Amino acid sequence: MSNQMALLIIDLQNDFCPGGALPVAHGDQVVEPLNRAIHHFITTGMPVFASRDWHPPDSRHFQEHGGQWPVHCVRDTPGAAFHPDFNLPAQTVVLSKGLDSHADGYSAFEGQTEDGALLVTLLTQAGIDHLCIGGLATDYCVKATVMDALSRGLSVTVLADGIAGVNIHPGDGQRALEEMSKAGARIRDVDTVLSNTINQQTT
Ligand code: VGL
Repeated sequence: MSNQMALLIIDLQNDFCPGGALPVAHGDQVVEPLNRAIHHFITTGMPVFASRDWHPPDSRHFQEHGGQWPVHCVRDTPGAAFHPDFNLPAQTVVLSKGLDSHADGYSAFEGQTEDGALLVTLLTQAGIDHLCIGGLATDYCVKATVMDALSRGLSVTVLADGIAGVNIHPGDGQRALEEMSKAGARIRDVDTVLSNTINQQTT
């Protein structure tokens, strides 16, 4: 089997949404379009993957241990849980990343399932050569994942209304989107992707 498309949603977790430890402005507004995408992918038989930041409390990714970020998405805490309105179906493959205290875990390609399977292995086994990617945050984990996917030869569509940026510096999200586009990613709204997707094929 080849020419298969899959949906990959990055880090739609409480800590990246308003009220969380590392909030992305309007991060919760991506939930509704991404839920529509999930519904469509599942009902047309296409796989859905979701990554999550899943750090140990002593992660070097955190400012208090020498890193860049406030403490967020510590494994098994409410902040690390997926947003409560995010409708992940039972068959979703969840990839946890940043598990090691030395790992930033920006890219979902660094993640693994509970059984230790890597994303690239699962994609290869299922003949998936095109990822539609949305989630949080545009300028970090979405960008790192998109760049990894492109460098592995996969086609990538970034869901423009399904992403939001941290924007530590104003415009970071927009610049990240331009970088992804220059590297070969297509940028499309969820509705455009859904209307172009019939029986597992895209145009
Ligand atoms: C992320 C900053 C720090 C992300 C994770 O999910 O994009 N951003 N850790």
